[in-house]
Amino acid sequence: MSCPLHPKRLFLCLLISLAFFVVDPSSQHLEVKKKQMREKVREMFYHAYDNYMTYAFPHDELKPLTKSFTDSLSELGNLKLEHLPTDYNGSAVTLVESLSSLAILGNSTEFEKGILWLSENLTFDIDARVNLFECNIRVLGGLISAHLLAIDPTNRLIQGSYNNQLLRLAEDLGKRFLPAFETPTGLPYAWINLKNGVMDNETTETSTSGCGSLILEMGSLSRLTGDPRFESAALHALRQLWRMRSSLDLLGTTLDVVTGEWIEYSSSIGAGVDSFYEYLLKAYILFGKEDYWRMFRSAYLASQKYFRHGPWYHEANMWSGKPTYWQLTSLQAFWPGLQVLVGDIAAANSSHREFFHVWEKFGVLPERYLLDHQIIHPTMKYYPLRPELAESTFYLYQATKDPWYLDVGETIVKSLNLYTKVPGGFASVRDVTTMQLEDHQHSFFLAETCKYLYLLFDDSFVAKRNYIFTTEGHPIQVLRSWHEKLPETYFSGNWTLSKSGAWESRASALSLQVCPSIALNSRRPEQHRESACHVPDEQINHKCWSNKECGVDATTCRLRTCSGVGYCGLWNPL
Ligand code: DMJ
Repeated sequence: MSCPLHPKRLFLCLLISLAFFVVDPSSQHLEVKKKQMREKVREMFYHAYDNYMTYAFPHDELKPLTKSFTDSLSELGNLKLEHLPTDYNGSAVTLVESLSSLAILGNSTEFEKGILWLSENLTFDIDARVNLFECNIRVLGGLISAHLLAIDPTNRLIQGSYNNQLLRLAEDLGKRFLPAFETPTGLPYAWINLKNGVMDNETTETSTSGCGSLILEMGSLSRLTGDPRFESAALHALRQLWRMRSSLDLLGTTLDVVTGEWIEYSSSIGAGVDSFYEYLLKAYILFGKEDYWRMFRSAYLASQKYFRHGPWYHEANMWSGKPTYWQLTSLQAFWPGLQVLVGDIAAANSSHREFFHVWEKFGVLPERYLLDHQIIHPTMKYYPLRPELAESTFYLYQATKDPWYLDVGETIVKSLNLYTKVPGGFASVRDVTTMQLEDHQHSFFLAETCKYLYLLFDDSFVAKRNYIFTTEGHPIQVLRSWHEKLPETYFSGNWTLSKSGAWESRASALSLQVCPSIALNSRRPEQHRESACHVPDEQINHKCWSNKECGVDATTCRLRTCSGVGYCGLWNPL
């Protein structure tokens, strides 16, 4: 900046120059707060991780109250430990699940140490019956994501040599999955014995999410190994499942893999179905295949039509569309995060707010909450350290930069430390009405809960990069070479889909870190329509004393109002 040295102007010039260096105190305060919270989450991660490494590793998961372990990879198959080979020491599931979080925290030493141990010790040649879905999202997904992080030189995670050991393990595991798909329908069995394939008299019942959420991991495995069998098995199953939808574009919750008949007709966005929706959209983002988008679009529209009741999502009969159960399940809390990827920010915000109310009411989220009676389900009062609310909070903050979501994150962190932290790690809650604890620290606490909370307060890992997160929170980079459309359709960074009038326009909630509608408008002037009503809040940090200081939401054109704690948002019910 050039200033003519006239004495009268000198003072003014000085003032103007100073203004360039004065940082807005409220944004400075926000940055300090974010840093403090990031460090709190880092401490949480290491408290959980170190205790696991001390008391449970190489077994699968930590029992934090008794400082012991559980081999949950097999217990996920409801097998008691005595049915396992006597020399079985577990598959270090929590370590596999922690690798991508260690990478995000920048702990290259522990990341590399973990890889070394796994490549020398991990074997899948064990006579254990495991759940295909759980093993896929936790172990296969954990290995593939860590492999991709390891080979990406920008992460600088590996000092020594890395010879694709994790990929070789993933390939071995993927091959052990393949016999599960040998059914008349191509829909995979829910359970598989890693050594012997499908067991005699194996149950033929599975869930929609169990056979419809394999494509991200198995598709990536095919792209990385050049062996098309993994992707083709998962895609075949997904297409078969989609063919079984009702004329309303709804799918049930459980089905028979041999007959291809539905068993449970009640349909929802929660337990047993949730990640089916998630994988259709994320598969489209990762691979760019139009088919995934077509399926997702129809399934998503049906979910809005038949399940949505204001901010809530009840369950409905897949054939008639009639409501069945009016309940909130804590798994549903991932949905607002998915809606951010679609660009449906207003809907995401209003549901997220309701989930957060329930969190505030009980201190954590109960597994089931009966919406019609406003009470907890009598037998499902537990909270097993699930990540879904933190996940949606992260996505919504990325999309809106509304600091209110940071407050939500802070509340979640406080509750977790207050109710679930014990000397031996973090324990699940058995009953949210008494906060009685249970001796289990699930591996997803490290893979997802801590990760999403950390990313909420420090997003440097995702900034200017192009990741999708699997349903277990493992990042997979969107690669040009895997993608059918890049770069033509996408004009920058990690684009997602934005709901504009025609469902066609693409915008990014993650790379631009602003509401997609605003991003679209500045880049594509012809789309001013969606944001013509936009009135910004008076304060850039969205703080307020009264409604008058709040503007009009760009996406929905609804009036924003001032919340009880002094932030503008879409607080009025629809
Ligand atoms: C995780 O294992 C995955 O997110 C899965 O899709 C369902 N939810 C659990 C954690 O709650």
